[in-house]
This record gives sequence, C-alpha cells and structure tokens, in this order.
Amino acid sequence: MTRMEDWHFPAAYDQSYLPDPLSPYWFPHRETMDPEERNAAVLERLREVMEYAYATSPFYRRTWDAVDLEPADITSFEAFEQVPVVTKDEMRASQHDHPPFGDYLCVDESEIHHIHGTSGTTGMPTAFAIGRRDWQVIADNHARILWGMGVRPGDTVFVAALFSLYLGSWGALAGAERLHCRSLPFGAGAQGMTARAVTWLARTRPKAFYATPSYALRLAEVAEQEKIDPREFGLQVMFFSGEPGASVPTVRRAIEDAFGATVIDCGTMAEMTPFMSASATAGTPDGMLLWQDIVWHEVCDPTTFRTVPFGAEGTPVYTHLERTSQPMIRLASNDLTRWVMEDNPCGRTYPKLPDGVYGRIDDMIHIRGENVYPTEVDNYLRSVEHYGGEHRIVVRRTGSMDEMIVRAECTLADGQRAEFERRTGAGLQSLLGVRVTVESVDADTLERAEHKSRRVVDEREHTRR
Ligand code: 8LH
Repeated sequence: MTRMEDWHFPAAYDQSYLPDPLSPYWFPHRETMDPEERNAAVLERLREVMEYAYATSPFYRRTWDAVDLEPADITSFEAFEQVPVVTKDEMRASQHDHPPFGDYLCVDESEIHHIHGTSGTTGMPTAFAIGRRDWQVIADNHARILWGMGVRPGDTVFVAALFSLYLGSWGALAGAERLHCRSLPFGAGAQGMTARAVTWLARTRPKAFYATPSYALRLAEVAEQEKIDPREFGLQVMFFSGEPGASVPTVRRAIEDAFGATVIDCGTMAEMTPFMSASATAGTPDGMLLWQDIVWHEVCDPTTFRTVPFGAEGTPVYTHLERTSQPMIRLASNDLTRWVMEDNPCGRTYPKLPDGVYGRIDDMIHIRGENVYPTEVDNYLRSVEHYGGEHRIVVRRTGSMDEMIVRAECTLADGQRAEFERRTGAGLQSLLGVRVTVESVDADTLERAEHKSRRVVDEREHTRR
C-alpha cells in the first residue's frame, strides 16, 4: 500500500501544505485509493481510536465493559458493528453527572480551545469541548473538503450563519481560513441583517457562500424586495448544512435558479465536527460523499444498528477517526438516508448518499398508517404554481381521526385561491397517500427561518416528543 498522505493518530497536519493548484484533490491518494485498502487502514484506526478512548474516558470504559468488549476485539467491521451506539441521552446524562463536559472529554481541560453547544431550547444543553490540536485538524479537514468543492486560496467565502454556540458557521470559517481564503464571517440572525447581507454580497461578490438552505431562500426573497437580482452577487459555490434542503430537488433548483451558483450539500452533526465529512464536490455536486478517512460513516438499521447493504435506507452512525477531544464512537444520529457505492464523476472512491439526509426519524409524521417526511411536502409545494414560498404542516386529532392541514402561502388574490387549494391538496394526497386539507394564506406572511426551519406543528400529544 502506498503511504496514505498524513495518516496517523493523533492526527497532525503540516500547516503550510497546499495541494498542486491544478489538482482537484487535496490528498490525491487518500481520496481516490481502492476503497478496500482504505477500509483496511480505517479498521486499524478504529481500534486505535477505541484504545485511546478506553484509556482516557470512564464513559467508554463503562459502556464497553458492560458488554465485555475490548478495543483489541475489533478485528473486523462485523465486530465493530457490535460496539454499542452512543445516544444523545447518554451524553446528556454523562454531562449531568460530570459537568460540564461529561466523562468522555478524553483531554485535559487545559487543552480546550473552543466550547460550543446545542441551543438547549428543548432540555438541558449539551456542551461541545474541542481541543486546540483538534481545532487545527478540523480546519485542515474542512479546507480539504472546500478544496474538493472548488474553493481556492484567495477566494472570498461569505459565512451567513449564526456565530454563537452553533458550530456550523465556525467550522466553515475555520476551513476557509486554513485554505487561505478571504473569510467574511458575516453571521445571521440579528435584526435587519438579511438586508445588510444583500448589500455586502453585492459589494464584495464572494465566490463561495455558506448558510442553511432556508436562509438562502430567505436571502433571495429579501434581495428581490430590495430590487437586486441575487445573480448579481456572482456566487459560484453555495454550500449548505444544518437541515435537509440542498438535496431536496425543488429546493435545490430554487436556490440554483435564484443565485446561478452550484449548490453543494454537506453536514453531519455538531458533535461530529469536522461535520463537513459528508459533502458533495465540484465534480460530484449531487448528494453527499462520505469522506471515510475523516469520519467513519455507517448507514445502519435503526433498531439493530448493523449496517444495511448499499442501496438500502437506514440511519447514519458516525465515528471520529481524528478527534482526541470528545471523540464520538458510533454516535447514533436518528436521521434517515440511503447510501450507494458507485463510480463518482469526481474520481473519489467514497460511498455516497444520493438523496442527502432526508430528515430525522423523530420528525417523520405518522398519520393514519402512513409515514410522511416534511421534506416531501416542501419538495412538492415548490413545484406548485402560485406557491408563495413558505408553509406549515399542522397535524391534529378531531374525534378519532388524525388530519393533516397544510397552510401554504399563495401569490394569488384572496378570491382566486379555491382552485389552488383544491389542486395542491389533491397533489399532496396522491403523493403522500393521506388526505390533506390545504389552507392558503397571503404570500410573505409566515415567518421565515434565519437558521433551521421548523415547519411541523403536531397538535396530537400522544405521538410526539
Ligand atoms: C442535516 C444536514 C444536511 C445537518 N441535510 N439534515 O450543520 C452541520 C452541523 C453543525 C449541525 O447542523 O449540527 P446540529 O446543530 O447538531 O444538527 C445536526 C442535525 O441537523 C442532523 O442530525 C440532521 O438532522 C440535520 N442536518 N446537516 C439534512 N446536510
């Protein structure tokens, strides 16, 4: 086996390295090598990461001792699939008992360089502690993936996401800085900021842009209100994470049409930073490639947590290969996706999620025996003429029946909407297999997301969190 570029644990990258400017790859060998050879190296690495975690974390030692498992047992991927998954509840419990970072921190507290966290709107927030060396490695990983998207030193990268506890914006920024880009950490979320983003985008004409997909659509609306065509920003690469959208066909098309840029989907979970380890590339812009030498991505049956074959649907389970602070070993995502292994036009030999991540298992609506993904409703509405760009899905119980109401913005005048409602309801019913009542509301009246969208209002108390 030729030596994989800079492949060791703990990881440390040459901070002065930049690839050959003509190469589409940051690490040509690691990215295009025989996947079987890569898997063999990853298996050894998994054992190494587990040995490290076993030695430095009471959390992992406790969990694995309870099932009689030792890192040395991991001699095959079948053995690795039996490692118990880590759940968010377990992390919360560990942080409750060992505040503030839990007993899976694995580095000395003096090593911590950044602290981030969940917003904590639905319970105790989780704290993410990232070590100084890990932050550099994350920056290297993200720079490498940005390179794969076609971003180059000297390009301006506009980051239009919350700079707060949210790791998305900071992770994108760290990668752009390491890539020697001109970083524009614009942020998002403050009063009047979207209109100011329009001005700054028109003035600075960045090459690359990062946000959530919902926010890009909002920005396009605000630009139009300001009488500026978003194509005038001259953006070439728009990369997104945080929620489904960039792989939802009509959402993706709406962003591409509005801005005239290539849309790239990426993102796993904040805990999994370098979260861009699932990402499309300039040469394979659809879906997301799983950069298996940065994070080991499995797609698993959501009850047994064994991997499903390529072609099948399952839930992503993630393992860090390069983190030493709070390394995640088989973190259960609770998301849904499908994976395939095929030849990628960009030449990278990674598996792919052709439809991205469609949503969270706990966001799926169970109604009258059918499972409805909120993204299916979004995808459909964006193909309907006179749709105003925003909606809510309300599920309620009347008597013994569950009913689904889609409150959709409509650009038609009040008196002309009956046909829109009837046609849209019929279309949704034939797509989803459940009866849907569409109620139209005026365009631009439902609140837009500045971060991640929350469009489902489930009024039944028995099935939801
Ligand atoms: C996604 C996607 C995507 C995330 N397609 N669903 O942005 C990446 C990191 C920083 C992030 O958002 O982390 P956070 O806040 O922990 O949320 C993770 C969840 O967000 C993840 O489990 C998914 O449900 C969703 N998500 N990126 C679809 N590209």
